[in-house]
Amino acid sequence: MMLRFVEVLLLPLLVLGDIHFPLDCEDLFSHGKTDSEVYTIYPNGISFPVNVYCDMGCQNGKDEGAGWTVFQRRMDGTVNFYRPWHQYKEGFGDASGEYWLGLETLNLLTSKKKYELRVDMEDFEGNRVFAKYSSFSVGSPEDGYKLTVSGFTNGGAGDSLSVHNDMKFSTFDKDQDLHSSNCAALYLGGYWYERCHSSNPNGVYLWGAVSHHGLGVNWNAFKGYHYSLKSITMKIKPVVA
Ligand SMILES: [Ca+2]
Repeated sequence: MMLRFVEVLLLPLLVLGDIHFPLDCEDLFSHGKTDSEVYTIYPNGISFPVNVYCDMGCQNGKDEGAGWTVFQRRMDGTVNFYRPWHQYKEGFGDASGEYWLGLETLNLLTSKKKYELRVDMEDFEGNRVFAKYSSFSVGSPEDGYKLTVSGFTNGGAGDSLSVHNDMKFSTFDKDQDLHSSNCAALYLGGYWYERCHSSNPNGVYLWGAVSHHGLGVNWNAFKGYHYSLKSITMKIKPVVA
């Protein structure tokens, strides 16, 4: 029985009888779930259900595929993203609206499979663009949930994430950035800050053009440091071998 339990923990695709315990949204999609909505996934075994928004749409042609696991979403400013370390670690918000899935879950998912990342964003004038990265993973807690990202493809947004490659995650109460000061406290978010950022997706929701430098929901290559986006979504999908 012990071996069986270990098997259950290790199997990326958990199937017990007729019950399916999906690892991520791609797993759900491949099992016939094609509606974009909130689902429960099990990246850490059947005892640890996690609610997540799955984007099952094909937004930019067939090659984009489907089954994206959304781990970050801003859309209306209803959720405060200026939060301490333990909340970024465990996740917060509501999967049906604005939320952060959590560093722990991101580490679990990206240690099990190879993932690509897509960042979709929109300004208040209705312009929709994206940035895509062919490789994305989040390190262990011991490694400060370090970001590893590469393989940029431009969908109109420009690249404002590659500079954050190799950075540990920082919050106002856990400074792991390269700046002499505390980037999370300076720019009011939680992120893989460098010194400090080219993008600030977890910054303050500020409704468009603002005088404050770098405080908003920024993607510098798209709208600069004085424009807070209407929406931004960060989502991952396993790379097809
Ligand atoms: Ca610092």
